[in-house]
Amino acid sequence: MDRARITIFDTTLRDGEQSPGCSMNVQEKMRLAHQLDRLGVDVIEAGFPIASEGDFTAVQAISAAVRRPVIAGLARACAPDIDRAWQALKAAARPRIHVFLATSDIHLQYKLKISRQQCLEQARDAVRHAKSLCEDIEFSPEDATRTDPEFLYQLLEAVIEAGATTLNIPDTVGYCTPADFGQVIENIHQRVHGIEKAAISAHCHNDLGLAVANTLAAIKAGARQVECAINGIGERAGNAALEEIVVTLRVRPDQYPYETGVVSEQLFVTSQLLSETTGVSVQPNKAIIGRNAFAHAAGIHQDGMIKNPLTYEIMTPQSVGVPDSTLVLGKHSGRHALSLRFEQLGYQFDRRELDDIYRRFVVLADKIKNVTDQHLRELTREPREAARRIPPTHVETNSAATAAAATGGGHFSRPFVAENPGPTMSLTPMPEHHSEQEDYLWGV
Ligand SMILES: [Mn+2]
Repeated sequence: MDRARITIFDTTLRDGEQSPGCSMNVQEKMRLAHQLDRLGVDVIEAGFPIASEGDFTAVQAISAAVRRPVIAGLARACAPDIDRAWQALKAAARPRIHVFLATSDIHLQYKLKISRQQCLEQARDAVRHAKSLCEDIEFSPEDATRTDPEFLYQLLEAVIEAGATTLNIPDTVGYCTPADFGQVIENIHQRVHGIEKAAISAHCHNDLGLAVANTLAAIKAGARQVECAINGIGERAGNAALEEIVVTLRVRPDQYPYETGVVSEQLFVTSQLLSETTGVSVQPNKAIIGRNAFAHAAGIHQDGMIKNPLTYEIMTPQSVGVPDSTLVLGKHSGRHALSLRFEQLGYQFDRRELDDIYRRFVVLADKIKNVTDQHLRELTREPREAARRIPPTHVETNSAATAAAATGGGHFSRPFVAENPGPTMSLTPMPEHHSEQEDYLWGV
């Protein structure tokens, strides 16, 4: 088996940290860096050392402490930036200086106010200088996808000659589609002289929601490094999400016969650590690591999942480190899902008991969004009494409780015992004999 190896370059601590609300202090970055090491990424971009004292210190501390991966530091294409980056990186076991310079006419004209010729010379001189300090040099032509292609090839040839070992192609503004971006990479692969001396890298932004798709297109076109961030954090709409790229390669080797060094079982815990650290949570329906990514709420889905998870799951939750598939118990759940959850809680019912408890469960589920384990335990106590104790107006909207329910952790602080005897079975619309078939109706 000879599958090409894809280098996973994680920029959670640099591009990711630049996103609103995601800034981290030195200790927080260190903790994340250790987790990224456990996750098995190849390169950790630890920061932009000249940007602040904090960034410098974080890159320095990570360089000293995290020894397996390559540690990269970002620098603009000028000596003070490069020297500062090297100061922070030089203690690393495997340091990399990442130099960038904008190359599109719009950036040259309005931002940098330099000519193409000046741009080319500056890039070459900067890479030469960096190379005099460090063997491993990455160069990024910022806004590459809006750069005149002929000029881009010329500039890439110049920086390869100056010693760049990785050429990163950023879709800085997130404008490309997969076909576009794949073509950009393909052309570089074909047209740039000396390209075999360097690895091609992709750096995609998610402004059109295409960052991962563009990254995958780049891999197919010959990119062997991808830049990405946990939870897809990054400037504006973010970077390509590391977990989505890695798991796509895992789940679809028929389409993408490539390997990474990522230990996918560490994805969920890494995502959680980042969310806890920044206080920025991921959307519930986020692929791979979102709260609902493995939650099956429809009855027909739940029934299929119990019989064989392959009916609705293309990967196991365990493979990405999610503790277990979550069958969210709500009014669309069937009896099969309910009895399984009860079994997990240590209860077993015969058919009649289950029918009875299921009817009361549906009454409850009609009132509250997610039924937690504690609710279920209440339901088992004094069957008829329990039904009366459910307050008719109780509507569960607390998001923490909802999250706890979705992850199966039944943290429900408020008891739902009400003083007034609420409606009982008399309100339930359920027929006396609840046939097996009805389990399926909920999910259709
Ligand atoms: Mn970026």
